[in-house]
Amino acid sequence: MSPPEELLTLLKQEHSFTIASHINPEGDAIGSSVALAIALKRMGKDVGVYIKDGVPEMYHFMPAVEIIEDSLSLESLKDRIFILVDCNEPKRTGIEETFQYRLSVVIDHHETKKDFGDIRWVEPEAPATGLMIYYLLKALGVEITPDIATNLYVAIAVDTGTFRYDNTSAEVLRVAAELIERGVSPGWVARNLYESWSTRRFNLLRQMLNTMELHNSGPVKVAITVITEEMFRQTGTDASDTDDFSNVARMLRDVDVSVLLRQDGPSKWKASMRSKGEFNVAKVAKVFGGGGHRNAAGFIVEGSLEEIKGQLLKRLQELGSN
Ligand SMILES: [Mn+2]
Repeated sequence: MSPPEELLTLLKQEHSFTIASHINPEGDAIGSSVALAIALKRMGKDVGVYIKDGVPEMYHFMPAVEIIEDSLSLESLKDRIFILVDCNEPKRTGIEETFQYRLSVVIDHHETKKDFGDIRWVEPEAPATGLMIYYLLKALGVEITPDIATNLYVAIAVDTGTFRYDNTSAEVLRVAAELIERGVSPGWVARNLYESWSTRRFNLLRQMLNTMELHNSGPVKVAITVITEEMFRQTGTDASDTDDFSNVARMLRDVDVSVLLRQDGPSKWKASMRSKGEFNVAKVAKVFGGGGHRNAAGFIVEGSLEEIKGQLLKRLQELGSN
């Protein structure tokens, strides 16, 4: 996996950059953006990072995340290089308007095909955008400082289920090992990621678990869980507290696909699907206008909860029986 030559040239020659990543950011979006920003700063560049939803509480421990801003002047972009990280179209960052930029770059590992970007570096096989940023920084000759290393490690850890999913390759572990040599403390990262929950967040998980339905009579065994806006109100939480919740039902032996339906408006739902092994949930997401990877995909849909559950189960079983 090596970055395109024209990307290296651009990053060396240009001076002003705005990095942006997707709404509802997780470890890969945050870690990749921040690691790239620190590196560009060390190269003497002017860099900003925009993530519309800011940094969720659970990621506040990551070094240098203060650089992330939740507001953006579109006007200022016209003289800057606009770099999309861990997503491939401006809409995913929450920018709805058209805007001008000097040049645009996409660095992403999502397989959904979009044509945005003057320079596109998309590696659907890459387990995390963080791994791509690692190779990019290596190619640029930037020193991997402890802060950069920790951001890249969190990015890679989160997208591989902390080295448990099928995308955990020898290469991933080799890079992780090097990042540990560069100053990452894996135990400290794991405590911050997995053993530092707020009671509010834990209460939301308890409520979600109570909604779980197991559909295990068809060819594909599906677990569906639901989070409503009412649950957010009752527990004092919001969407940023649901990171990784879609994975919870994967722990059941008799589940091939875990689905979380999260309410995002009176009749609007965000579906997050997680699968084990070969089952490709990205194909199902596409049917509903969404996207993602083989084992992690999602879409947004309007309708009643029961309708959506019914349609989704039907599609999952259809795909499972071919
Ligand atoms: Mn990612």
